[in-house]
Amino acid sequence: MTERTLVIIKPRAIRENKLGKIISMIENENFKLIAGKFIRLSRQQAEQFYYIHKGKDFYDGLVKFMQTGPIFVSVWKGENIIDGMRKLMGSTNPEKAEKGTIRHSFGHNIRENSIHGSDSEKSASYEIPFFFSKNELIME
Ligand code: 3AN
Repeated sequence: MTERTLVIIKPRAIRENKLGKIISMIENENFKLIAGKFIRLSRQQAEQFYYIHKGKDFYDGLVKFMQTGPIFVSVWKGENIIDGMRKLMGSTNPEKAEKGTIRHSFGHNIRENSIHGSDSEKSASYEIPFFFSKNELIME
C-alpha cells in the first residue's frame, strides 16, 4: 500500500550537518521526497505537535529541544513507508537502536535522537497538514 509520512530532521542533526546523509538513507529505501522545508518551531507549535505527550516527564524538555534551532520538515511517499521508516529510524533510544539505523548513526540520546517519523496513518494525517498546505504537495 502506498502511504505518506511526515519526517522531521531534528535541530541537533541539522546543526551537525547530517541532513544530506539522512535524506540519502531514506532515498536508498526507494522512498520519495515529495515536500520539504526548513522551519523554526514556535513554542506553541512545538507544544501542539507533541500534545499527545503532554503531562509526561519528558514533554517540557522535548518542546524546548525542538526549538533550539531550525528543523527540516518533510513529506515522503512509498510502499508501507510508515512501518518502513520506523524500521529505518530504529528504536526511540539511539543506544538501543540497531546498527545501520538512522538513530543509531546520528542520534545522541533519547531526546536528541535526530529524527521523527509518523507512527501511524492517523498520526500522518494529522502531522502532514500541520506543516504543509495542499499547494506545497505538488509532487503527488
Ligand atoms: P517515537 O518518536 O520513536 O515515536 P515517541 O512518540 O514515544 O517516540 O516520543 C516522541 C519523542 O519524544 C521522541 N522522538 C523523543 O525525542 C522524545 N522522547 C520519548 N521518550 C522520551 C524519554 N523517555 N525521554 C526524553 N525524550 C523522550
